[in-house]
Amino acid sequence: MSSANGAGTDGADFIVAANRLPVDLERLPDGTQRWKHSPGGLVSALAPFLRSHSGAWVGWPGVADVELDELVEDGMRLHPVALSATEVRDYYEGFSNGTLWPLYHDVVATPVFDRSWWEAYVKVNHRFAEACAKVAAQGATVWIQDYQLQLVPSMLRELRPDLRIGFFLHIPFPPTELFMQLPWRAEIVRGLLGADLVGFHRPGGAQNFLWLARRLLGLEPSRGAVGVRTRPGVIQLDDRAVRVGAFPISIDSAGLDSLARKKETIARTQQVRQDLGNPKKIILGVDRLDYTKGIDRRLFALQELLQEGRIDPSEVAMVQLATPSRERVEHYQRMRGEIEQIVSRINGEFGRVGRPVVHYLHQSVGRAELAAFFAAADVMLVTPVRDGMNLVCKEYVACRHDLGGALVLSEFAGAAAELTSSFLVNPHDLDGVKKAMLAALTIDPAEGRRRMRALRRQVLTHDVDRWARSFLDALDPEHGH
Ligand code: ADQ
Repeated sequence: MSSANGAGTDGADFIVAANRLPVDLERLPDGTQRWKHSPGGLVSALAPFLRSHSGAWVGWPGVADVELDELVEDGMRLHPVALSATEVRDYYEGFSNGTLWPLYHDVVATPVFDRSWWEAYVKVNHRFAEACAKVAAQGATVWIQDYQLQLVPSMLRELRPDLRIGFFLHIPFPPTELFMQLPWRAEIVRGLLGADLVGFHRPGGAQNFLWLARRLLGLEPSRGAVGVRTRPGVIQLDDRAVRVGAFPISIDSAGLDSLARKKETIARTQQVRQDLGNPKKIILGVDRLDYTKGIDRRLFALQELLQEGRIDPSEVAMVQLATPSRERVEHYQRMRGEIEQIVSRINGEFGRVGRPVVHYLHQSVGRAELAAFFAAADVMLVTPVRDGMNLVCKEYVACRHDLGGALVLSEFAGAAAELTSSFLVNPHDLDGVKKAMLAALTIDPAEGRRRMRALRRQVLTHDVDRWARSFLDALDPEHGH
């Protein structure tokens, strides 16, 4: 039975809507299918809220052309949204990852503006809005995640004005001059304004959004500077106010800290060093294989340092772990080829039999294995040309209870504003990256510990739970999460 506005009588009080469900449907070679957990920061941060508020998660199960019923996993209701193969191509690979992703990351790749992709984006966003409207109880809170679903807030408000709606963008919100390129710029801003609270990682993103609301829609946003977790901007619409704030995301810091302290992890860390031939120094990169992550920048810097004889290949090993990502998008295929070429050039020139300089894995590794790599790395290179936040640098810091290691971090990662005791670099300035790498490789141990202690203070006191609470408290101040 449904109420007049479509709310089910057994509706959920708290709903998360994201492009993907926290589980992936896997099709096995024998034709059967099963659910595979895809654990991530967002799931672990939100699972407690979902369980305690009879919550539901609305998302795509990761496989095209399957219609699935709602299921319950770990006390969470999972509500699958079906996508056809054409929609995966046009809405997901197309508009989300071929238009919005490069546009929002400072146009480091050229965004494609394709009208049929936009139409698919509108259609799929509508389907998500309808799914949320169906699952939500009267007066429920719905938290919509990320760039794939920017039209859902206003579509959902249209269907269900009784709901409290939050939206959080996980990637950067671009400078206004770049955003203005988008043929559907006003539609996106209007879509987001359906929310009661629109959240970004950094105040700069919030500020850009406020400017666009004025410029594109003629609204009168507040003029004060937006703070971090404080002083949100306000846009007054006819019947309600939209708040616009900055909420930097983080990780399960305590969980990773205790994983890194486990004796199995410590043993595995020693094994990793040994497997690499016990080099004097280990350099590490861990990324989703994406052109925004600046993997090529750090490899070029390493190559030049080796060519100039400033790094001795017999003393240093670099490990690059790269999770396969968006493999059907052409730009990603090209970039993968380029990175693999630099790796093999470096190894061809400076490696020895059984002793490459760069150990490159195009694979995803488990949490415990990742913690062991972080703990083994003397220098961690995080060099994106643009990144909303970047969680890898925070994960590295959380794993260094020994106060060892040094972090080289791009100024263009959102995390740079918080991790100021790292070696901050401009990834476009190759000499600067080289200088920072050398400084990190040769850091005085006492200075290294001082920096790591400061980094850890930040990461351990600002975890993903704090992020979720601060957003939800700002969304619904009376509720007290
Ligand atoms: P991503 O672009 O995916 O996230 P990031 O924040 O670095 O980037 O998160 C990547 C995650 O994948 C990390 O948890 C990392 O440990 C994991 N990972 C990467 N390579 C791996 C490998 N080879 N094996 C196993 N795990 C691996 C987007 C935005 C970011 C923002 C987050 C969260 O682009 O800017 O920080 O969302 O909001």
